[in-house]
Amino acid sequence: MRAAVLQAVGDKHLDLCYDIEMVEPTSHEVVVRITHTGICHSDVSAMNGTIPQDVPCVLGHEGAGVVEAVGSEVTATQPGDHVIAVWSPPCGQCEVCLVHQKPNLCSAIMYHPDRLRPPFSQGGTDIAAMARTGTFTEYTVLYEHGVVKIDDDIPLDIASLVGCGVMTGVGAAINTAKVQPGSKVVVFGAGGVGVSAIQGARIAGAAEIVAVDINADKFDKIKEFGATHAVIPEELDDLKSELTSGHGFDYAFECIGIPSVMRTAYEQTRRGGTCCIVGVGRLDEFVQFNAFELFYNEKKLIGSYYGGVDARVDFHRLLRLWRHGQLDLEGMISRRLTFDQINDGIDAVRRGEVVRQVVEF
Ligand code: PAD
Ligand code: ZN
Repeated sequence: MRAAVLQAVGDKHLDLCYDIEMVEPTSHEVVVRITHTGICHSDVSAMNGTIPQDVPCVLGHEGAGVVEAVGSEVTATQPGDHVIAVWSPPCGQCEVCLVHQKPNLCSAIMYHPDRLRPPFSQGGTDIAAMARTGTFTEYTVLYEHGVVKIDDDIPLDIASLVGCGVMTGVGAAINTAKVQPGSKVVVFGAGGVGVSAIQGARIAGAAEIVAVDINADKFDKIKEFGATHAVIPEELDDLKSELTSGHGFDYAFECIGIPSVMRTAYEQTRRGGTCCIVGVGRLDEFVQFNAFELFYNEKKLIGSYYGGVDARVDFHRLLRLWRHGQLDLEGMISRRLTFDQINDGIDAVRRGEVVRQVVEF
């Protein structure tokens, strides 16, 4: 089958392979025919070493498709079901899921022995799957908790986006930061995740939503998703003065993954406000805070992992918002690509040109 493989960290392009094989599913696994996958910046970050990644590896973690086969003990899904892949699925039974009530942080399935074996191979060489998901492929094998069944009438292209970028951004606003009605919000980075944070803030009832991006060509488009203002970084201080009397924003979301922007997001947050870090930076890069300001400003500095998702609940919530016209998913698809165009898509992400691109198999 076809799959896009990262052969070595640092490679600029993926190896488009046509002879990839998949392991047999265990009794608790599900084979999914991937029909659509989004390209997330995290895929590019796995390529350049920002996100640690075993290689060779089938990238992609934002996908949807149709269940092809299920293991003998799988009960929640059956062949023919339309599903979204979940790159960090909850087991639903552990202390993290039940006591901490943080199903997005459950690692029981992520590190389940079934999922630790490489799901793909090529000519006898094992091939890993990004986030144990691997959606840049025609078929993948997922643990049963790693799929969420959706209604058959939901188009699978927009469903794929819910699997990562949309859930992450909307969830950061409504689950993690819990944006309040009438608040003032700034979002750094208007890619798929940032645009979703903008939409999440709009859904939560924010009064002002400022998008900050280096790519001004995107600004008209970004406003269609609910940003009330869009500026380049150099213009932000003036706008902050105008909109907040210089106090800063109630909520700031960093949706890029750059330490200096994380620091700026903290500075743009008002005293007592919430600075939410969504972007993923490198393990060896650091953000500095002086030992006085953390107490003095009483800002809440919070990370958001997968938008605080409980995939079993939140994917359906987002799709209901979409059904009723409150979450624009179609508009987020900047380009549709074939398998052979995946590397063009990766280059477009690097240039910051797109909101989201969907690869159709
Ligand atoms: P993207 O590449 O589609 O969008 C990034 C945007 O940032 C682009 O519009 C760029 O033009 C813009 N940008 C770049 N540099 C700057 C700068 N210095 N100042 C202002 N704007 C800038 O990325 P994405 O939306 O797919 O992902 C964004 C981040 O979110 C990325 O770090 C990704 O790894 C991370 C992510 N986190 C989670 C999570 O669970 N927290 C999930 C998915 C993605
Ligand atoms: Zn992602």
